[in-house]
Amino acid sequence: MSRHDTVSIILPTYNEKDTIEQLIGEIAGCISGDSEIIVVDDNSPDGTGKIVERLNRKDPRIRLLRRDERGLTSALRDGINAAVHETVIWLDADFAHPPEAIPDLVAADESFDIVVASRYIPGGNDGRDSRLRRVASIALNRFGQWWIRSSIRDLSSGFVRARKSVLRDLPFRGTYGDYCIDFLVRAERKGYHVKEIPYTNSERERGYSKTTANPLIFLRYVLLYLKTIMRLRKITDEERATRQPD
Ligand SMILES: Nc1nc2c(ncn2[C@@H]2O[C@H](COP(=O)(O)OP(=O)(O)OP(=O)(O)O)[C@@H](O)[C@H]2O)c(=O)[nH]1
Ligand SMILES: [Mg+2]
Repeated sequence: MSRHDTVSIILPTYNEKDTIEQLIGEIAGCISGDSEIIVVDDNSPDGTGKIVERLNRKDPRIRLLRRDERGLTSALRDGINAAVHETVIWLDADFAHPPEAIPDLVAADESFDIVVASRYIPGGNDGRDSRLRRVASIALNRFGQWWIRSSIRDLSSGFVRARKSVLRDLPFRGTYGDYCIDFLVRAERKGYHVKEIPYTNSERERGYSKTTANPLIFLRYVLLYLKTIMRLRKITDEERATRQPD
């Protein structure tokens, strides 16, 4: 059994050649020596995978999982399945999720089943430049939290520490960031201990966005998040209706 501070870091990538090497370097500098970093790359045409292959030849703890399919949720799922250590942390590979926050996630008490890096608790902030994205995110999260009656403020964080046993129990469902809302709400309902710790995210500096590059794709994701929130609320209501009185 590995120590609590020995972690598997999962980085899903699609065309992240401009950030991946620097990001891996920074992450490697803030995790324990026997931890691993798994890059799940969907055969990026920009050669992200080749960069990771080169890094792997120098350091086998930097691993590449190359896939022929596309999809953020399935990439995370495959990365988690390949993880060697019991504590898994996943984050975006574009520096929107700062690697400096990883030690805070690792340091959070071992008794927490899930630790969420959160923009929406005191000390946290959404530092992105785009007002549209900031407003859309906070509106979805506040509405989602109220409508589903969750205690989690950053349901769409995407920067999370969890135990592999929890992830095996609640495999990711969904397509994009909706997996995060679905996973956190199901985990909370099942009684897993979820803790939020503050962090500040930022706008990606290099590479290109897979969500806001096209307003129609952005709208599609907003609707997907809303649909997920609606579905989760419906399940809560059904659970309440079938619950036996004490
Ligand atoms: N493996 C894999 N990774 C993906 C895929 N789509 C997005 N990603 C990665 O998932 C993370 C989040 O994607 P982003 O493009 O940053 O999406 P976003 O955070 O909503 O938008 P921006 O930060 O504005 O670019 C990044 O590390 C991407 O490289 C995919 O289809 N497959
Ligand atoms: Mg991003």
